[in-house]
Amino acid sequence: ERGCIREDLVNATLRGTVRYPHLFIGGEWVAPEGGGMLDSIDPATGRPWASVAYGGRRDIDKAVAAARAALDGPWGRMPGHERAALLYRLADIYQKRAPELTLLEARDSGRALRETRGDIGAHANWYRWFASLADKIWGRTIPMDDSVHIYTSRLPVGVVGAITPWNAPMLTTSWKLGPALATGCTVVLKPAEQTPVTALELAKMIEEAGFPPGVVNVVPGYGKDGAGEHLVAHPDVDKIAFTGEGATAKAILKTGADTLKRFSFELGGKAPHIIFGDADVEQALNAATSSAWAVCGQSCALGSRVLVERPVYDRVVEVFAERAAKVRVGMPLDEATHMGPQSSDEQLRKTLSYVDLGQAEGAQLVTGGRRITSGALADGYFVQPTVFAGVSNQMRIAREEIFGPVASLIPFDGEEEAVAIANDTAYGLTAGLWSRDLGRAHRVAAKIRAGIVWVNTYRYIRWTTPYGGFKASGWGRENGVEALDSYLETRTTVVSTTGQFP
Ligand code: TXE
Repeated sequence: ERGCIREDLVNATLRGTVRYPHLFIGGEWVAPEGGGMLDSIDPATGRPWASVAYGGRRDIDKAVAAARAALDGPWGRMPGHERAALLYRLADIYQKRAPELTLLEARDSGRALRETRGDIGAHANWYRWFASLADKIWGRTIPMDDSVHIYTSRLPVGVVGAITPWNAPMLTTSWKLGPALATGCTVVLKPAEQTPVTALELAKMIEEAGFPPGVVNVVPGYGKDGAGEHLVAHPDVDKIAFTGEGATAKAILKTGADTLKRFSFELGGKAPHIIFGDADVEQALNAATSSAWAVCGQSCALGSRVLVERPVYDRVVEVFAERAAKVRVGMPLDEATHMGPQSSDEQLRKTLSYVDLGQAEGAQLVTGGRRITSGALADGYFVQPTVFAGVSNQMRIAREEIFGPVASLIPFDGEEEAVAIANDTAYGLTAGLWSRDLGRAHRVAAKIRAGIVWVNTYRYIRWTTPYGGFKASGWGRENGVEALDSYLETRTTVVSTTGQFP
């Protein structure tokens, strides 16, 4: 990896001998009191590659107390431009260390190096964007009449529990940490138990950037009955920012209900990717096929339902099949690899069960669908890129999030049917449509119930573009200026100018 600054870490990562015996709490590296050590499994080999400390209830209590103390201390009084300076410094460190993080995340999550590099290489932009907003958090004056002066102030919501998943650990963390720190909140970060390594490396960067102790605390751990659940139940945590499964979000809501804390959720998707007959079909195919296998299918943004207008349907099926066969499935750290393994044995089994289900439901398995059991990939969680044709939107493979490299190609006739199928889903996160007719593009985009609609492009996500779901895909938005909203409280102050009541 060019540009790496810590050869020792890189070598250890390649050998598979990394060890993280401490949690990061109150600016210190401490051994867990309520947890122990967990093994992080390399999904490419099925064997442990990292040994990582995890926290339990006592560690979460300590981390929340440290976060509260930081909020009540110098951090709580720090002006926005100084928070911005720290975030800019973090961005510079992050950018410098992106090659290391890339390697660690590829190893920990199994995502192909070439894809992970592009993802992690962009995150510094998120920290810089939120740095640029940190001194622009202000309220308004509200005109009424001469007897009162009314103004609003926007205040940090307080201690934030950030709970992140394993599919894109650093991306989902940056999306939470950036707005939390820009608004002046403090954070207890609980990364997924499958991919805890990069969060601890991030903690080192937080330390190096000079954030006051306790502003960010990192406690790896389990979800249910573990650090995640304790964080959600904790009465002194003001908000939970979560990315993960809808069922987990419901459990979190129940656990957190007694404390009436705030929640933001970024959950699943079953995105419609609509290809009209009048589209530039080659471009649409480039987007739709690459999106089908990206992150080994493990992203909520992918167009897992490809809706294709009937005149071009056969051509789309044919090209999907050809390209699926050309995807280079391989070891994540191999530069030639397009697609690595699924992130866990559980995820692999889930994908394979949907392949069986799709066939049982009557969909036509065009290609793929099997675990790769030969050669160097035999021990890892590798699955073939998979294409189903003749899919109806009523089938479970079209309704439920598979989170594997499985494309479902659904035919339709005309605009009205496309919109009806697109919206006939519990989800509403992302959507794409391809058409050369400008009027149609705007007309259809306006009817789609999703948080982001891409027209003649796909997966265009930037720090400036609000991202989040309608319906079962979540609560609130990440990225953009809108991301700040769920980390802020509004206080209205009403001052009488006469001193008379009423
Ligand atoms: O996610 P979970 P899982 C979807 C995807 C995938 C499925 C299952 O369909 O197949 O979810 O993945 C923590 N209290 N997505 O089971 O359980 C957990 O430790 C507090 C979509 O791995 O949601 C981890 O840190 N925390 C998604 C985090 O929640 C709890 C990304 C996510 O785990 C908890 C990932 C509890 N009771 C999966 N239970 C997306 N939107 O991109 C678990 N956790």
